[in-house]
Amino acid sequence: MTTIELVQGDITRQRVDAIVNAANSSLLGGGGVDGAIHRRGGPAILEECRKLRAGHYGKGLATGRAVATTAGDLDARWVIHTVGPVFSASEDRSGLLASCYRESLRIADELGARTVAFPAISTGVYRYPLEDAARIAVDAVRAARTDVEEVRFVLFDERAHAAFAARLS
Ligand code: AR6
Repeated sequence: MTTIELVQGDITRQRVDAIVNAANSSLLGGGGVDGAIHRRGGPAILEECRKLRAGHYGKGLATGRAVATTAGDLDARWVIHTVGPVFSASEDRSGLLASCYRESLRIADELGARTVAFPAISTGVYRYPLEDAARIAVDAVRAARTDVEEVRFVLFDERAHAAFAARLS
């Protein structure tokens, strides 16, 4: 059984086995939660991301997929980078967003992570509507078959927290 916790706050302050990053396919950093994770985690994370790009991920990480690196100076063992879909009003990309959660949990299982913190993937720069994103995230985690014992959604602001709380209850 996986317990789902909701926290309002900064994901870079969480103490968990793995912190999930809402990255982009370049894996080379960006703004939002990605920028915050690299800032607080220090250069070791970017260094490992560069190695991934030089190796298996020469074309970058595809939308809906996930890959792990060290967590650098963060209070975690790993950062799991995943690429959410950019919201589109004309195309249903919910499957790709669900895949981010599923794939991140699959990588967490491979690593042996038991506690995993997720941000609200795609709800910032990628403009996914919060209510839709919360439903997709909560349902994907509930449906996942995983050995992860705790999934902690870390929501940056009150609106995101309320959207996830509404879906959970
Ligand atoms: N802790 C928790 N949540 C946060 C934090 C934080 N420190 N900072 C922001 N959020 P976004 P995306 C929330 O834009 O939409 C980057 O440039 C934020 O309020 O970080 O998936 C990447 O490199 C929002 O609810 O990610 C990509 O290019 C959520 O995290 C692109 O943005 C996601 O917002 C990815 O866009």
